[in-house]
Amino acid sequence: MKMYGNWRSAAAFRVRIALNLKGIAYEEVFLDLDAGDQHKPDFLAINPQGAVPALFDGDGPPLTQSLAILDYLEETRTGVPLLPEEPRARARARSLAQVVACDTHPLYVPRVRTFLMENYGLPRERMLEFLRNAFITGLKTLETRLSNEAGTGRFCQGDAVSHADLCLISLWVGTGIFGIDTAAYPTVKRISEEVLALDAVARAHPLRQPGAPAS
Ligand SMILES: N[C@@H](CCC(=O)N[C@@H](CS)C(=O)NCC(=O)O)C(=O)O
Repeated sequence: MKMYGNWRSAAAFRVRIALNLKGIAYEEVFLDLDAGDQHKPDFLAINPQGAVPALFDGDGPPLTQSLAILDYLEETRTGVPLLPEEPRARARARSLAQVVACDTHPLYVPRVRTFLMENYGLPRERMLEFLRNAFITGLKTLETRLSNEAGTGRFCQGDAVSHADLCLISLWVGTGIFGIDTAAYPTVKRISEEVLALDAVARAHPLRQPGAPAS
């Protein structure tokens, strides 16, 4: 498969992990989101939203939206399952995943950060306050749920990795990139460390991708 991504992209990170867990070989074309590669006509012809990831499985059209891609991989490939079988557990794994992918991550993507600074004249530090608030709101929700709900195990849902962990880890790694204090989220930290120890995740880690800074 061929994926358009970026070293820092949380959404591309989720998909790289899923591809690794499913044992699928892929090549990644790295867009420079800071330089605006996502707005160039060639890429807009691939994804009119101007966002990564975009994944080609054979001929086009490409698959976009990381959660839809995870579902597609689950439905079409064997390998490590990405969701539990039992419907309630499955719904909970998806719910935790969506706290990150639908309600947290969209608030701090480059297009939102740029819009706030360029259209509302927000100084960079105020924009970063907005970003930190998005992270903190998501992390608090996850910590409260993961530390109180019976479904939590070694991973977010039981003892097997799922969509929830792929999303959780994409947020957790972002706390390092954006310098978010994580002391108040011990359960999120414990599970993140479990997830980071998986080879499929280590190989997909943003800092191991081309274009990433050394640390
Ligand atoms: N909901 C989408 C988010 C896609 C997205 O916004 N990707 C970011 C990188 S993580 C991007 O390409 N942003 C470009 C921009 O905001 O200009 C998904 O889960 O795939």
